[in-house]
Amino acid sequence: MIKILDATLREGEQTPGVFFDGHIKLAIADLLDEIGIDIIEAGHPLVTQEIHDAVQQLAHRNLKAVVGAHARSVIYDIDLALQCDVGFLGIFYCVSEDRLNHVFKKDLSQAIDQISKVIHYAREKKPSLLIRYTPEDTVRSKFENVLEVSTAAVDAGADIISIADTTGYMIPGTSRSMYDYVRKLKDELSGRDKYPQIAVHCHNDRGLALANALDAYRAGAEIIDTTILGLGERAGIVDLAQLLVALTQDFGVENRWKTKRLSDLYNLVSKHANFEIPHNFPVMGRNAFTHCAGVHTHAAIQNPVHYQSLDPKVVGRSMDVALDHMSGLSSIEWALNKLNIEADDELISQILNTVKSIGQKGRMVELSELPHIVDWCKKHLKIKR
Ligand code: HCA
Ligand code: CU
Repeated sequence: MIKILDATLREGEQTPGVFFDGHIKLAIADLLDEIGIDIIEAGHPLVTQEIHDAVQQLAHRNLKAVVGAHARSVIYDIDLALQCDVGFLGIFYCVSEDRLNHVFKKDLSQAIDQISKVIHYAREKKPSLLIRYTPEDTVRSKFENVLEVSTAAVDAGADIISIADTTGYMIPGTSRSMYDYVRKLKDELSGRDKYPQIAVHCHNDRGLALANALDAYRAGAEIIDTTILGLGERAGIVDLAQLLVALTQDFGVENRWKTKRLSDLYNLVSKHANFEIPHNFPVMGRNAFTHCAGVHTHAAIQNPVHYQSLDPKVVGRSMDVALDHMSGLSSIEWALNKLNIEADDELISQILNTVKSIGQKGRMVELSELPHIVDWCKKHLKIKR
């Protein structure tokens, strides 16, 4: 059963300028929990006292989701996380040759020693802890290094190995395939009698995070990292709503998530992150289910399927029609119908002309503005007659 780890409160807060107050973190976590997210990565307690306190409060909130902390591979970070009473601990340490030689100035076996000790320590301190080890920048690191360190991490007590595409480097269908990577790591580890859960953390630098995550799913990954709105460093990571939609609507995964609540969750996060949802953002953007050109609205009003591949209800949304210079008669009829306003053909065509001329100024007519236009047009027609 595929699990979702949402990292909005950790990776998402690494979006430049994004900060969530403690009480907002609680509200976000409550909704994530209600939706049915399995693991909530709540933050890295070392970063600020506020993050430490939020992680602790979340861990004490009795959520169904497992609440976790992020930690470097040092005892100090593990102690901080354990002070917060988390049920999940994500430990990261990069084992690429470059990082080992130039940043950590350690060889692989020294690094493995340190990582193993830290994991072992965490396991001893809290036997029930769910421990993930991530060789950061996994996919650009030497595969042998990843394999050795993952084997040692599992031996030391790690439950999960996460494949991090830290820079959004993977491209489906090329030699940099996430599908192939997951398969290969799983095969090599099982050849060594190691069966950790495999997680993937896909960054979106090339716009391929979701495609890579789905590739990983097909290859047997058990946990996928997401954030709300795809927030995160640089171009962020896999968007939660887009992933849940793809899994449940297209990949045949049973919808055990309350996806209808996603709309409220996204509005909450957008508001408090001070991060406007791009209008054309898939699934959750303002325009994602809004039909504009007359030809489109005409067909979509008969049956939305003509121009929608997803039922907006799945994510708590509904179809909409935009009123601007692209509108046709059917767009106006749709809007009037919504407002319970009756109009004859002549009036409808007069309204359409007015809407089109406003649209040409680069502005959309809001539904709330339409009754005023109707009023105007009615008087105008009366004078003409
Ligand atoms: C980071 C990098 C990270 C770590 C992922 C993980 C990545 O911000 O520390 O610990 O599983 O993309 O590699 O987010
Ligand atoms: Cu990341």
